[in-house]
Amino acid sequence: MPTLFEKIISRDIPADIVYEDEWVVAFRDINPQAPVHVLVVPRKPLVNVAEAGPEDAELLGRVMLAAAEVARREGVAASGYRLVLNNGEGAGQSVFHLHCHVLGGRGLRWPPG
Ligand code: DGP
Repeated sequence: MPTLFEKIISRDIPADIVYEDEWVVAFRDINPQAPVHVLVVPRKPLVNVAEAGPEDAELLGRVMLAAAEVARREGVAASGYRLVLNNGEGAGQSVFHLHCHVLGGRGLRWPPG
């Protein structure tokens, strides 16, 4: 069964897409935790980083590069932003299709809690 994010990628479910390329689709989170909150999702439905293998090395790099491009386009590159990959239920992962959160536009505390 396709993941929720596969259905967004295939346009079966609507989303506010802000960037896409050969590797990824990036869209606004439905429940934003910051003024800028975008999810960068690889077209390949990898579950999470723990499930990635050496064959996914380029894909993981492309997700990071796309996240930086999204941050530039969203105007938060200069002020700073946070990239988050929740890995597993215990870490807060709720959609089991790898995604990188791009969060910015407000102060972000560390540690995140
Ligand atoms: P995570 O908890 O790391 O697995 O993040 C999943 C995120 O996905 C969460 O912040 C909310 C977002 N999300 C869930 N369903 C939808 C949806 O249908 N559309 C969009 N745009 N985002 C969604």
